[in-house]
Amino acid sequence: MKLNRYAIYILVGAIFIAIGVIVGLTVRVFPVAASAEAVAVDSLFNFMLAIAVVIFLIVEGGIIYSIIRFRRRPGDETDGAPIHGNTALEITWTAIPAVIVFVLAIYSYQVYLTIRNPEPKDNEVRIGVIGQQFAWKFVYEMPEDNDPNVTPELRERIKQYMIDSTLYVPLNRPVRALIESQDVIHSFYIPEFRIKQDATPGRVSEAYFTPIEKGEWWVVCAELCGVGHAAMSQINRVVVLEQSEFDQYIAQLYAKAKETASDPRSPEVGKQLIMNKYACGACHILDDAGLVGNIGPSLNGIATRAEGHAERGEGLVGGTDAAAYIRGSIVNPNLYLVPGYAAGIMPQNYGNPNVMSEDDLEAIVNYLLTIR
Ligand code: HEC
Ligand SMILES: [Cu+2]
Repeated sequence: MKLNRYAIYILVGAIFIAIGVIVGLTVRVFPVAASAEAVAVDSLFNFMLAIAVVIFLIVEGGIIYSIIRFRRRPGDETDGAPIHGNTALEITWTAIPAVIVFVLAIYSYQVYLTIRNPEPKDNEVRIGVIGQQFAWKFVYEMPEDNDPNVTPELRERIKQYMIDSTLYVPLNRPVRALIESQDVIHSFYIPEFRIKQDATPGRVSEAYFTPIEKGEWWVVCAELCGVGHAAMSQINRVVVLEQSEFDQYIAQLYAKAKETASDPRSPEVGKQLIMNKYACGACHILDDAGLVGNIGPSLNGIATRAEGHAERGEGLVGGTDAAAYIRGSIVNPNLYLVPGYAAGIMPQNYGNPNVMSEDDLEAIVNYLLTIR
């Protein structure tokens, strides 16, 4: 039986397309799709993958077929046929990719619009995301408070403590992340949500996502931002909560912030700040606070060492006691360098009150003075 040449083309084409569709529908190269945007991104990716598989099979299949079918036979010393140009073929291989590119452009633009939709939504949650060397911190909006003792001035102070090192988001509600950096460029990336947005010093960028699955994942930094960049991707978690759990969390955070605002320099506040607001844990070990960083010296026993430095007058700022050494180490880290460590690794901007307020600094100093 001799099959018509065109029938063979159609048969082979149908097989290739079937393989492409199967690969597009079954192969999963990404982690779980935990946001509505992730589902849209994955559909687009799998659609492109299916097309790419078909093209791959046609091109590689054509090469392998030609290598075998048109190979040089023993004794064949002739030249190949002088073929040049084939208008029909050239029009086809220009037209088909043009159509593919056009379809992909429209489809991707639609996906892009769903991901980057800046329209404010009524039920959206706004959360501040701040990049710092080398951890993220998350700033939450304050709930209503009818307490008559909370003056606008006090409320302003409480607001400073609505900060956590974990990103809590409610299930099935759109989240608008307002992203900033306090030092260099970082990039806010949650692979399971398929969102990535640079955090650029001096401007606020936005990212949107709607979590659709409960769970807990890493918040990653996707921009090389210094020695602790790699560590920065395994410090902060994103946790998707039910709405009721989220409300409960915000209420708790607010209650704690209120307490902190009434005694902002206590050692306990300093411990919380080190754990939740500043990135000390990316570089320092401190057993009492569960810090495990290994870029800088261990802070265990720092109060005892600080007394020795104070006696020798090393690296003191704002006094002559152990507190002055610890304060100096934070706001002017190059004044005295711990032997074996280079200048410029410890963040140089903690002396800037916009980065670390006076209250926060004193709370941290008071806390470290308890670490003997
Ligand atoms: C990017 C890494 C990094 C971060 C983040 C960091 N440090 Fe450091 N820190 C260092 C390095 C490196 C040194 C040693 C060099 C020096 O003395 O400046 C150091 C030194 C210190 C010292 C002196 C230690 C001693 O034994 O004398 C103290 C105290 C300190 N850091 C506190 C902090 C606190 C508090 C934070 C958070 C608010 C912090 N550091 C954040 C890297 C870091
Ligand atoms: Cu970073």
